[in-house]
Amino acid sequence: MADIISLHIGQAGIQIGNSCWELYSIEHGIDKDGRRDEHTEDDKCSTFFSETDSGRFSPKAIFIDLEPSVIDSIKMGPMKGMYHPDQMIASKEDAANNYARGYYTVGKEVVDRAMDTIRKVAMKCDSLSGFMIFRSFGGGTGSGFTSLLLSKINEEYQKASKLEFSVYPSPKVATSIVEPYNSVFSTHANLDTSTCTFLMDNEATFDICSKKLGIERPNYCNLNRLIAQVVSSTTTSLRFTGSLNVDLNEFETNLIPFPRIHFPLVSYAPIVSKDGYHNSFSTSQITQDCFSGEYTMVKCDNKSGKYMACCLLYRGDVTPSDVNKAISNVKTSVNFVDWSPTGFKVGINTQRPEVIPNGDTNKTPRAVAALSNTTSIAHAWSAINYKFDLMYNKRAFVHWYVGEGMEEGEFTEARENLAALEKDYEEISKEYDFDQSASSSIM
Ligand SMILES: Nc1nc2c(ncn2[C@@H]2O[C@H](COP(=O)(O)OP(=O)(O)OP(=O)(O)O)[C@@H](O)[C@H]2O)c(=O)[nH]1
Ligand SMILES: [Mg+2]
Repeated sequence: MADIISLHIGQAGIQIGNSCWELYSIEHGIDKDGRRDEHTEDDKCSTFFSETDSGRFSPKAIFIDLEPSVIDSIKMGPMKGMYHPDQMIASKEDAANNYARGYYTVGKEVVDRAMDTIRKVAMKCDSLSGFMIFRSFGGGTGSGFTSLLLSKINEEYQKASKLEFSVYPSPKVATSIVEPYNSVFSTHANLDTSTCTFLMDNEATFDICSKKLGIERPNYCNLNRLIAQVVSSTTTSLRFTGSLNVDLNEFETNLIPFPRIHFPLVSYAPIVSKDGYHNSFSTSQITQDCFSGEYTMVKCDNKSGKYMACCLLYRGDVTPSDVNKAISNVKTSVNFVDWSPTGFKVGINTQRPEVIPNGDTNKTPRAVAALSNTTSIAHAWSAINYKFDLMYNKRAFVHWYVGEGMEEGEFTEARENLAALEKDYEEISKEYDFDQSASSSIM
């Protein structure tokens, strides 16, 4: 049986992580103290949970922050009985929104302890297939410390997948001015360390919560529970057996045509409020919704880009023939690059979606997560690069980074790498030209 270790880093990573484990445990019939309902069908929960000698189930998850308050609140929260205390690492002072503090100074003191814990958890695994990393690109810990940790993980666990769910700065609302700097540095490092990264911006998630769920002022808890639904659907096939299952390596192989082009867009449907009527959502409807742009976790125009690959992960009451019909309906509206003509990879799992008691959403008989590798995501990079340039042209805030051990050359190096990434996406969108194909390869 494969094992996956989840790493929850910094405030966003930890709080989203907590929501994911809240939902996973309901899906697997595990209560808040780690005791499992005897009647639960046999599933692959040991991919994500480890069983102790006393028969309790505990997440294969490590929570890390450079300051204690977020971890303390998890330790006092309703899920406290489930987590292993040795797998919750908190230090004394945070990275103060500064990538360089997370990477060079404050983070350096914690990274060895984090690696020791990862080794201990990994040693108990039968066959470690990958890490799932949750963090923000904009926070100092989420950006700098995660980059440092991933560089170490990559040295020791080269073959394992590194799959990320990362909060990406929203186009309009920012919680800190220097988020564009942190995000550019994060992406620069991520290009070498992550095999696949799903970005989520809070503005897109916020809009879904307010428009589709009718929540007037969504807070982090509302956003995180929605994100947890999406993560849960993406990972269903890893946690439950099924007829048309797609495992981690399989979906990476199908989604990532080039190592750097590893940022698929995620959409999820249906999203139905507590008092919404759910039976009207047919397989065809939910599939179409995923391509409408209204259910996508990153603000970008998903219609303007070209698709390289798409994984449709269905769960619940869905038949292959319904899926075939649904795909032939959307095919006409999805524009694929001409070198990837077939495009769709499908997973079906009979496990229907669960909901949190007293949460924001209603139970639905079926759901789909669409993971689309499309060039539309390039807009997210150009928006951040533009903001980076505005500040960096004046060398604004640069002294904070240099003061924590960063060299100014790293700003140019990271920014050039991001410019190259934008160019890569441009190349991909170009029509295939037989005369030039011999000389132009993307990577
Ligand atoms: N969706 C979501 N986003 C969050 C949450 N907490 C923070 N964020 C976002 O994450 C970014 C800030 O990063 P944090 O994760 O708070 O920072 P950190 O990693 O703890 O780093 P430092 O506190 O700077 O050391 C901002 O874009 C926030 O909007 C959360 O619980 N859920
Ligand atoms: Mg923090």
